[in-house]
Formats: sequence, structure tokens, C-alpha cells
Amino acid sequence: MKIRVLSLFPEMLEGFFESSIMARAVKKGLVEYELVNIRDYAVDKHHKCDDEVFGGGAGMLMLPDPLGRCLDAQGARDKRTVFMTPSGRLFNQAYARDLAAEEELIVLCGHYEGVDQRIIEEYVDDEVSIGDYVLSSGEVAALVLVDAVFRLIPGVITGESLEEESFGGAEGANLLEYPQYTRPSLYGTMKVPDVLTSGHHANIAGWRLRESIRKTLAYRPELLASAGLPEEVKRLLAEIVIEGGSHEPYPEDPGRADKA
Ligand code: 6GU
Repeated sequence: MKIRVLSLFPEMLEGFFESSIMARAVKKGLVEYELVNIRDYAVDKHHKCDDEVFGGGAGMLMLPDPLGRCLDAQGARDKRTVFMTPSGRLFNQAYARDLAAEEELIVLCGHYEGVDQRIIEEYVDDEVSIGDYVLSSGEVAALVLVDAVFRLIPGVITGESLEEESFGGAEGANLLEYPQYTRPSLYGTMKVPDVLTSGHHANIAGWRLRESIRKTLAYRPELLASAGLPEEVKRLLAEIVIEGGSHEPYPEDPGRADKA
């Protein structure tokens, strides 16, 4: 896959692409990237890229002229183009998988109050938000999207770790990952659950599934509301709810007013 990130502040993105997993993926030839400075496409002597909003209101908008020239230079009309904005559709693992199937991808980073709507209509396939909070720049959000997409490209990381993690999609269940432990088996007074050191693979798998469901119920109950839950998950969920459901290690979630 080749990905182009269009930004007014490409220096914010450089370190990410040059570090660890990304650098290795690039070196292995699995992915290519280009960081494009939108300001290079402003033709006036001050390289002006923003202006006031028609109709009034706070903040500035990105000008359509430099952006349009920049997008044309990247061939954006013929390539999947996403625009990072808090007013977009919510990014998730399914959308990451969808983007990972593209040969080429253009990611436009929003700045100031956003971009002129005509640019969105002319070039953008999807407006994408990474969550219900506001960031001061689209660059941080773009890195989240790029990271989630790149690691799904075959060879970037191993398939086994992809399937076992939260939202990995194994057996159709969207469960959060179970707790994990490493040496020593006794840390202070805290002991690793016996089942994990028993060597009994079926019991270990059972414990992990149960803990995944408990954690999901505590933190993300809405993920368990989906109709397509596997029978085994439904059965364990019912047991957990009857037992009281609460998940001791997880303290009160200050972010959820709806929690009983
Ligand atoms: Cl994509 N951009 C900005 N500025 N804030 C966000 C976001 C994007 N997604 C969530 N908050």
C-alpha cells in the first residue's frame, strides 16, 4: 500500500514514520508513504493557506485553492481520500480493515476550523473522526488511522497477534482482550491466576474467554448488545451477569454516567 498524508505541519508526522514498526514495514517494502506539505501548493508570496469563514464565526478555514492544487498533484480524484475531522464518521477496526485493502490511500489532515466544503465534495470519499473529543490538529488523528491501517497489511505484524487482540474479530465477537501476565508468577503478594500456569490449554482458553467477556461487560457493555454473539459467549455472559457481573479490578468509570 502507498499512503500519502497531506498536512500543513508534516514535521509532526515524520518521527512516527521513521520509528520502529513503520520503518521496518517500509524497509521490507510492504508499505510506502509520502508526507506532502499543503503549503507548497500556495502560490502567493506569503503561502497563505487559510481565511475567515463566510457568514461569520470563530476561527479560520483552509483555503480551497492550495488544497485543490495539492490534491490534484496527488491524483486524489482517482484514489480513496479520507479527511480527518471531529465531525466525521467514527473510525473503528472494521473501517481500518476496509482501508487496508486499498492499493493507495490519501489522508488529508484538517487544521483551523476545517476546510472549505467544496473541497470535501470534490475530493473526499469519507470524513473520519477517531472519537468523541476534540484534538487541536488532524495530524494526531491521522497517525492513529495510519497506524491502525498499516499494521493490518500482511507481513507488518504476525497474524497470530492480530487475531487474539481486542476487536481482532475472531469468531465474530468484538470482545476486549483478556488480562495477561508474565514472570514472576508471584509479584509482591500478587499471584498469577493458577489456571494460566497449569498447562491445561482448554481451561486456559475458557478462562481467557470468560475474562474477556467480564472486561467487555465492565468497560464496553454496548459491544455485547450485538445480535450476532456466538452461543458460547452468550452462555458465559449470562453466567457472569447472574454472578453479579462486576469486574473487581476495574474501578468506577468516570466517563460513563449511564453505569448503574
Ligand atoms: Cl479526525 N480531528 C480533530 N481535530 N479532532 C478529532 C478528530 C479528528 N477525531 C476526534 N477528534
